[in-house]
Parts: sequence; structure tokens; C-alpha cells
Amino acid sequence: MQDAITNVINKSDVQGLYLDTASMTNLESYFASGELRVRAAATISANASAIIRDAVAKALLYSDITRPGGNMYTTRRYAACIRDLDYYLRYSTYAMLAGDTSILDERVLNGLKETYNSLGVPIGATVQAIQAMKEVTAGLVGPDAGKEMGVYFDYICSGLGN
Ligand SMILES: CCC1=C(C)/C(=C/C2=NC(=C\c3[nH]c(/C=C4\NC(=O)[C@H](C)[C@H]4CC)c(C)c3CCC(=O)O)/C(CCC(=O)O)=C2C)NC1=O
Repeated sequence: MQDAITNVINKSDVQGLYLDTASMTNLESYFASGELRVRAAATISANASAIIRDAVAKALLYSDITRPGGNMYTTRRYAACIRDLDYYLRYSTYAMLAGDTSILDERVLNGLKETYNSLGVPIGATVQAIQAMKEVTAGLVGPDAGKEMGVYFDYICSGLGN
């Protein structure tokens, strides 16, 4: 896993150079937003189950997906879906704190699309639920932190192929 700091240091080290102006600017904005990130992470962790509940209500409930024949039907599959959304929320929060997407590649997206396809988990509906989490989260943490979290929710959605 990388973060905003190791990311720019690794790039400079590969070239055997000190940090250039662009790297310094990147780091400056990362440090300047540090408190915002930590506060957002605290708010998200204190409200994680409410965020997921509201996102499920917005995107998935009362659709064919929760009825017999739908992929969320049966409590086992419903619970698996809620658990997956919790993974997406938690790992997006880690990535937002790190200011880097690498943790999402390594721990979330690796093999995920293939798993979903082989189990018949609908990717379009999953993306809708992640987008709903993005909206609910932004409503809770405010526009600046919400925008930053949105980067990582969107990254998961594009990794799923949408
Ligand atoms: C931390 C990284 C990580 C991820 C991301 C992860 C995802 C993941 N979700 C799974 C299943 C599942 N995922 C869902 C999710 C959904 N179905 C829907 O209709 C909804 C749209 C959606 C929720 C938004 C469901 C229903 C299953 C169970 C499918 C089945 O067994 O039939 C499975 C198969 C194994 C299992 O059931 O536990 C994996 C590996 N596991 C991990 O370790």
C-alpha cells in the first residue's frame, strides 16, 4: 500500500532526484487537508451503519433485486451485500486518509469483478449502491471531504468496470 507521501517519494527516488515543485505542491495540499481527512474519517466510522442503511434504502430496497430471484434475496445474500458495502466504505475511508488508491487495487478490486461475474452479483446495481453511499457520505461530511471520498468510491466503480 502507498500513500500520498510514499507515492511522490518513490517517483523521485526512481529518478534519483529531490522532490520537484509539482511533488511539493502535491504534498502541501495533502498536509493542508490532513485535519479535514481525519475529521471525515471519524465522522464516517461513527456513522458507518447509518450510511450503508441509507444507501441501501436509496438504491436497492423495493427493487427486483431484493425479491425472490434477485441477487439480494435470502438473508444470507442480503447480509453478503451489506458486508460488501461496508468493505467499500471502510476501504474508501482508508484510501481517503492515505490520499492514494493503491490500497483499493490491492485489497478490494483484485479479482472482484471475476468473483461477482461468477456468482451473478449484478455490477450495475452494486455501482448504484456505491454511488448512493457517495451521496449519503457527502451529505454527512460536507462538500470538501465528500468530494475527496467521491474519488475513491468512483475508483471502485470504475474498477468494477462501469
Ligand atoms: C475486502 C475485500 C472483499 C470484497 C470486496 C469481497 C466481496 C465478495 N462478495 C461476495 C459475495 C456477494 N456479494 C453480494 C453483493 C450484492 N448482491 C447484490 O445484488 C447487490 C447489488 C450487492 C451488494 C451491493 C452478494 C449477494 C454475494 C453473495 C452471492 C452468493 O453467494 O450467491 C464474495 C463471494 C464470497 C462470499 O460470499 O463471501 C466476495 C469475495 N470479499 C472480500 O474479502
